[in-house]
Amino acid sequence: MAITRRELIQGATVGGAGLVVGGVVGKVALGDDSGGGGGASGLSGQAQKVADERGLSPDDVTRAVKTFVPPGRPDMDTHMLFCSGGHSGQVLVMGVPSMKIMKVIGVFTPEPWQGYGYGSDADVLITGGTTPAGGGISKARNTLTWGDTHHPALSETGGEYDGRFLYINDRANGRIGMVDLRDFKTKQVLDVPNLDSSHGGCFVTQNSEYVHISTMTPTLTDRSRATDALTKFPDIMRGYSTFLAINQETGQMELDRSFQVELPPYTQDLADSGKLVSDGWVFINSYNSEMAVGGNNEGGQPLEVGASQNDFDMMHIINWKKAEEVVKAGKTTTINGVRVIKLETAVSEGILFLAPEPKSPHGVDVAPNGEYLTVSGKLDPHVTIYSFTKVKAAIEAKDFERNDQYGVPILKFDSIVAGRVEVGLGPLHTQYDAEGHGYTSLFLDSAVAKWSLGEPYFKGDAAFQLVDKLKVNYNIGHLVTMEGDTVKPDGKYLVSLNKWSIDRFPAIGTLHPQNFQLVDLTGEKMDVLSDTPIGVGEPHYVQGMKADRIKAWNVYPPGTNPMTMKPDPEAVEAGQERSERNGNTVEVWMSVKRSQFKPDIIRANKGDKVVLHITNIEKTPDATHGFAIPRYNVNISLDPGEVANVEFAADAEGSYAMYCTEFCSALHLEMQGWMLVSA
Ligand code: K7E
Ligand code: CUA
Repeated sequence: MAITRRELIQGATVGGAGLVVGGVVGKVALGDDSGGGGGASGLSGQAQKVADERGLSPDDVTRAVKTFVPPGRPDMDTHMLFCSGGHSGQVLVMGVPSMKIMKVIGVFTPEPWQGYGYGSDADVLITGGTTPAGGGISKARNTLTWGDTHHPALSETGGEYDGRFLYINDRANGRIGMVDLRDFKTKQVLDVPNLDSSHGGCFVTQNSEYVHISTMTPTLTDRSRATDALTKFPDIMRGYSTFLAINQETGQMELDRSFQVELPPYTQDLADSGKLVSDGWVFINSYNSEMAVGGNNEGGQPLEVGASQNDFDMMHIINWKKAEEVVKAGKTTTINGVRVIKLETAVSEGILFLAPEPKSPHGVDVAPNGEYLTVSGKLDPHVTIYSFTKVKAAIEAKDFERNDQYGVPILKFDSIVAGRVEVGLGPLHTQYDAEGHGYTSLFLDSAVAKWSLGEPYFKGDAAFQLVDKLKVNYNIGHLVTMEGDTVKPDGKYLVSLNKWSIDRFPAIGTLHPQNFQLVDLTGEKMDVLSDTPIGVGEPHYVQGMKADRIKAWNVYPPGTNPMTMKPDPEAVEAGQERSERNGNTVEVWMSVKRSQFKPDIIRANKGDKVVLHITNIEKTPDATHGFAIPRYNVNISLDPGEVANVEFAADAEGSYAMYCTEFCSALHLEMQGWMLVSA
């Protein structure tokens, strides 16, 4: 029987799919509580047998049924998580309630599967950011190959996630990345001027006018004064709150439309955007208003001691709408390529205020109605809830306790606090549901506290009360409720992001996975539904969005360069492939499709510059090909329709077998070619 190659390919594909579909899927039938024919759990027949054999309790079965996503039912993952990957430098995308990892997006760190950081146009993103040189940035910063992602921020319209863009900070290097949710790829890494590090200050304003990022450790803007940096700390170090203007078409951050507000060197930490009544304002915590600098080896105190002296640290309250006017009026100083409202100007123009907040705060989280700001002090068992209405009235009435040493007015604690709730030990971060509950992570208690906000949600004695507490696994850091940062939280699920898993998973070495615990919020009591080990980084913050808000492209229009999302001028169609030599440059316009590269032989001389323009001319969704050149560290992934441009020096002679890295067809192994570099 003669089989053509084409039939062979198709046959193999269909046969493969048949095997998968043909697999037997056990049917779980649930009886009602009257126990029609099931066992004690109310399960019927085979399901009961399986539950018994596996030692599952009725509660286990209920939890399994609540989280199970049957094969071929992607719609049952109703929400998507966008997770920081910590110092893996990446972003994870996970489905809820399945808690399955759908994607790892390379942002600050090379990601080999997606060919991110191995020779294509996108390399420029990882190795230093796209900021025009400035800020006295040292050479070493241009060879960065990692970042520390902490706080993802989904773009918003009217205070709701809109599924367009995702921003995330690099805590280590003071950069910010932008992921385009049309193709879930990183499109920009901005090296933010005057930010050497940045932690919790990443969020978008209510209509994504700006994405905000602020310093963590204060910056020495005049880098020549390093010797004095710690002795003259209060004088020469400063914090910066940065408002990066967002291009609404592309999501790109535009530095020339952006500005910074200079801050005292108090070590700014988590921050959040105002919304609805507090739209136009932002709130930033600080945890070292003592300005301790450490020095346990130079006769000083350890930083942790020095930074825990004061009973209160300072929340920074910034009126960004007013700051925008001050910038328009030209009352700025350009420092390292960005317009800065100096501290004196921020004070005199009424842009910056401080509010006392209990010892060493971590999270500040604005409630869905924009009225309440919840602050958690790591060393205080309470959450403190501020009223924005009171904050605004106090600012208008100039009801200040005093000014700090920089002249910044400090509001009176008692005038602006709406309530306090004793929640437990080590409160860190707060999320909300739509009914007016706050959910606060308790790092030391390893628990989640559920408590009530005040009016209009809860009145009288029902307000500011602890209503439930749930034990979670060790050392919860952040937690996330679905759409929990928006004006309309979805509630339903909460995910507890636990730092340690200890004995929760099989021993797989001394570095244990971290643990995402899915919590059901629909019942009266919170309930842990599942454990999910994460072995690809320490997740800090996560945002959870309704899955149907994502409007990702299924396939690129032919000849698209993902960096611009536009046709690439060097794209080819079938028949246009060619090679050209121009002096010492060999330039190749190549097409890839199942199952060949064209041209499939590249000839170069040692010392030539090789420039490749590679177009995947497939139109079928998911028909991805790889392109790798061994020993040259070239590893590209090309989705259908995608164009990649690659440039390298042919500096080692020899014959190199280029090949496709994705098993794309029955003749995938034949998808191969040669690069010959002659002496
Ligand atoms: Cu609490 Cu970086 Cu948001 Cu980690 S941070 S936990
Ligand atoms: Cu293309 Cu394998």
